[in-house]
Amino acid sequence: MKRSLSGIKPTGKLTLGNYIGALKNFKNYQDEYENFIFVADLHALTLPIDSKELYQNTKDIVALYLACGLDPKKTTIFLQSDVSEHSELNAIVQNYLYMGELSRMTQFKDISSKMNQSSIGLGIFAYPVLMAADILLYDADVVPVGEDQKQHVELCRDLVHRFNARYNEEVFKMPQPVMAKVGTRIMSLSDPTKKMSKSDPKGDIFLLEDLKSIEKKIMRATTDLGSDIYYNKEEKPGISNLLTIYASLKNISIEEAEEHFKDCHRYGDFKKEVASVVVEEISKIQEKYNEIINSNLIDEVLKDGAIRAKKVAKNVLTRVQKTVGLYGKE
Ligand code: AQP
Repeated sequence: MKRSLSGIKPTGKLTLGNYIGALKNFKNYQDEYENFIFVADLHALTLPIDSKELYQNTKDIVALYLACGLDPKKTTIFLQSDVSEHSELNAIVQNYLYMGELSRMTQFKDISSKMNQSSIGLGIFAYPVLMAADILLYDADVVPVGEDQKQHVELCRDLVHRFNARYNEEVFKMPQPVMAKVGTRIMSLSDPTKKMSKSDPKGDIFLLEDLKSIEKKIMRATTDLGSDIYYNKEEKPGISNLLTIYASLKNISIEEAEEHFKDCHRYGDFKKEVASVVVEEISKIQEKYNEIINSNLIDEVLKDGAIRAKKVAKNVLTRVQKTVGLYGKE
């Protein structure tokens, strides 16, 4: 069975973008692949974060993984920081990626352009190195991601080429990024030219938000000139974003969503229908989350997940250590 690996970093409250671009698909992969899903808590430290907030975000993500349908029998759910092999492999693979290529990563350029140049942490610069270690440590065949993370998986693929060529054998498995058919980049509701992002929550819908507030946000979402409902990101970024959200949650194509709304010429009616679909989906998730968040399930799942993940990670790390010539790694 092929293996799939993905994760989310606990930098904030999970958004509808995280759900549509990542979480919703994680569940779909668990029948098709041997599924490894983690919380990228070490990655969350790459930008300043309050320790209590990080702790709560981490717990919430695990509860949301379960609430969104990840089955711990089928999916290994774990914390990145519980498997020390991530950091150990990171120390090796960092020598096979170059500063030039890391500085060209879009995410790094976006984040660093908003920061004081003299206080950009090494962690944010080296983010794709740790992400490559995360992926390679599990011999992942596929890596489900939203559009913004695809570039990092491509860089990981470059690393695999370079590393395997250097040692003249297939030490690392070549991972493939996979994206949902619809909704790889959900935009902010207040500014549909910007990505919905948990660390920049303007115009976000949160998975744990009050349902009335979600409805209000959708009804007030920035829309475009005219009154027709069709998909065109340049002419109608707001409407296109809402159509994408609708199509993804209804599991239909954008064309099917356009067809559904072809006789609707009032944005208010359109938004009402989108809001009802979003609220219905999120209310189901919240119901399950509330059952899970104060139970022992989270700790049990993480304990078992760490054991299962470590078993795979240890084998791969040993293989790599031997390849590069670290003494005594038999
Ligand atoms: N708006 C989005 N639309 C579709 N997919 C999205 N993802 C994030 N935002 C959207 C996908 O969710 C997963 C979470 O990845 P991450 O937590 O490692 O970080 P990210 O990609 O940087 O997500 P955020 O929410 O924007 O986090 P911050 O604000 O901390 O940087 C990924 O698969 C991502 O593509």
